[in-house]
Amino acid sequence: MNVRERFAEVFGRPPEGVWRAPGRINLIGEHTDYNDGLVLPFALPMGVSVAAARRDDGVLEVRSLQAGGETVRVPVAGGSVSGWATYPVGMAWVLHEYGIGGASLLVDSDLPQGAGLSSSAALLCATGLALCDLYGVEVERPELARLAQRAEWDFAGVPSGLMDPSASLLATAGHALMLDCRSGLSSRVPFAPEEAGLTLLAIDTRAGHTLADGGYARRRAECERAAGLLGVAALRDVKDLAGALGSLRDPVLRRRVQHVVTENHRVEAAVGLLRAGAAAELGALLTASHLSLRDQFEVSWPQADAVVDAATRAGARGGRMTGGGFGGSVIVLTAADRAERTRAAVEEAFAARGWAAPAFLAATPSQGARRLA
Ligand code: GAF
Repeated sequence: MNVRERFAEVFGRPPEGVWRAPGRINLIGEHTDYNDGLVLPFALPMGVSVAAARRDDGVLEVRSLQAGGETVRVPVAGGSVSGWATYPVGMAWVLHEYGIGGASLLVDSDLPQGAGLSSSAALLCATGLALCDLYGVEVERPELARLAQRAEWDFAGVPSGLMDPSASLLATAGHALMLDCRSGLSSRVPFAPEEAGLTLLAIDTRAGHTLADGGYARRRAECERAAGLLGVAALRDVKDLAGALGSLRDPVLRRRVQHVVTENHRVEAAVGLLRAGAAAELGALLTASHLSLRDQFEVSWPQADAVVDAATRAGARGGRMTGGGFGGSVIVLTAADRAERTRAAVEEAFAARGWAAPAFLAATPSQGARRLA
């Protein structure tokens, strides 16, 4: 039974429509978004669907096919909730001042949770699109991405950047999205690995990921502290890396600055290679990004390091953790004819350490958020 049919069963009437927003993989540009920097994500085929219909009593009722449990009901003007429902309720609260009213929402997802593939942003964006469409509220997508970010900050308490909702709302099939997180301007960069004889493997390491446990917020605070000491608005503005490193006494802050500044350069290099039709050369940049996230930004985890190590030994072009870190997923770029060997090497590395087998996901650059029906 699909989400439309389940909606009718749960709420006793048909939905007015179904909206879908995808998860994302960030190709490169990690922990740069909240430093006003550059990111290069693409949308996954997997995502979150929301079947929805208006209510005329100012009540928002939400239910999830995956989370189970009861229907959550709150006034759309704001109510107290916890867990997954924080996201749709937070999005409705933010949109309330734009004129949306009550609604019934049924949420269905085929994105693995906790895999660092941005299931929360997908839920925020699918909800936001549904509510705007239902109430005829016109919000440009870059603005909707900022509203989703606000909902996550204010309701879920996670000080995330602009990348995830932007990827979900603005990405297009066959492309990565180059986003300048200071100006908010974005452009499409062709990225179709299979056409270049390449395979991009996405690997859920099954090491759970959450941004809410403090590590992410601490990194963000360290970056802000470093920018303050360097007298710049954001680490994006550091032009003389050697000079900046020389002037910072705290070794932790030096490492954070080293990562952010070099990662922005890696994004620019990656975009240049993709525009030149040299996707295979991305591999070295991916691995350099991973080493920087492991050693300078210190957000990698043992399973991610093992994937990159096993894959590169098996002859892959390169790989890196993707997303916020502390668990989640890894991407590996390999020649298509080495993909099977690479995959086997990763599986063997996990088995040898007694870890749960990793899951391999389809990582085809796909269409962004849209109305399905
Ligand atoms: C998480 C955040 F939500 C993003 O905004 C971004 O900071 C990312 O971690 C790290 O690049 O996905």
